[in-house]
Amino acid sequence: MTTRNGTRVIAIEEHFLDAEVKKAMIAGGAKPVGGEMGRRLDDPGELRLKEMDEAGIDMQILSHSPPATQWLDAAVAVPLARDVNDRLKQRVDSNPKRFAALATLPTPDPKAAADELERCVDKLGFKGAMIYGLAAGQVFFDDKQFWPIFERAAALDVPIYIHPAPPHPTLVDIYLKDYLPEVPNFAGPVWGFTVETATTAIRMVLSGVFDKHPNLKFVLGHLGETIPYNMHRISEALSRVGATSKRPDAMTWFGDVFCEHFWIATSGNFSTPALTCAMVEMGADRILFAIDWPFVMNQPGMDWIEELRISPDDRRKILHGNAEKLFKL
Ligand code: GRE
Ligand code: ZN
Repeated sequence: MTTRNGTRVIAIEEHFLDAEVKKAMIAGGAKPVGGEMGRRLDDPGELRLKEMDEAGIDMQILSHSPPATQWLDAAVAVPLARDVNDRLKQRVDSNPKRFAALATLPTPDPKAAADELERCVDKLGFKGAMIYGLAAGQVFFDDKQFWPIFERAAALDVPIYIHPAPPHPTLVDIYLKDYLPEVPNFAGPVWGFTVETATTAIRMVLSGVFDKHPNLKFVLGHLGETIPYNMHRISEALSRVGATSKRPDAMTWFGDVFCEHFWIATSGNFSTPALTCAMVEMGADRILFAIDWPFVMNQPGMDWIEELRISPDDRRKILHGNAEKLFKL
């Protein structure tokens, strides 16, 4: 285990697909991932551990694959999310040195989602929760109906991971559809995921949710879904006119708020130029290691991070120290 130079490795965006959620997805007409990825998502643990051992990953923070229980009716989502989390707890208990967990939330009922988050943290020892793309595939999560979830996360002092999910059908129609037969991933990791998740992050800052809940913490995968790269552009343009121009330091307002409330992970974005940009904009304290297994394989991520020329201190922070702090591992 651990990297060749002996550093502990915690990967924080590593997925599974619950068998009952899979059934509900199929019943609802969705098509769960198949092939090798599907086999890995369904794996009860043996293959996951084998591949962690081979690559040198000490711990995975487990989360459901998108969109988990978000697209189901509240009456179905609430009890199902509870069962998913109870089964996930069993997975963690089977090997607590190797696994920790993020909760699945029944977001169609925000109050129930907040209660489930609290149950998962207080009773099951989970480290936070993951939400995916648009709530119910329709509404951005900065909408005030979801603030009870964020209020509870802030009170519990746990982060919420904002993960991509398939974009809104209207966006797909206008922006992406003609290329989908040839490039199905255009609506996913190629671009659709990025647009929607970055939009969610910007909307969170604009919403004022951090004024209301100063302890609220979010995580973005994929090295921040392009936000670090666009930090100046977003901040500068926001400062020209409008709401933020009232702030004394309007030119840095967006970046200041973003860097105070967001952490980012390397999932599926094993790019040294992108990491360098993120480190300059956000600092090494805000960056955590992740693979995005099984959508991305462990070894390319480990090869990248091991070859990376980076100070020993920053390497330790990114590979495990920041995760230990943020998730209280
Ligand atoms: C990805 O590549 O980022 C990804 C996920 C979850 C589902 C599908 C997918 O993180 O392609
Ligand atoms: Zn992911």
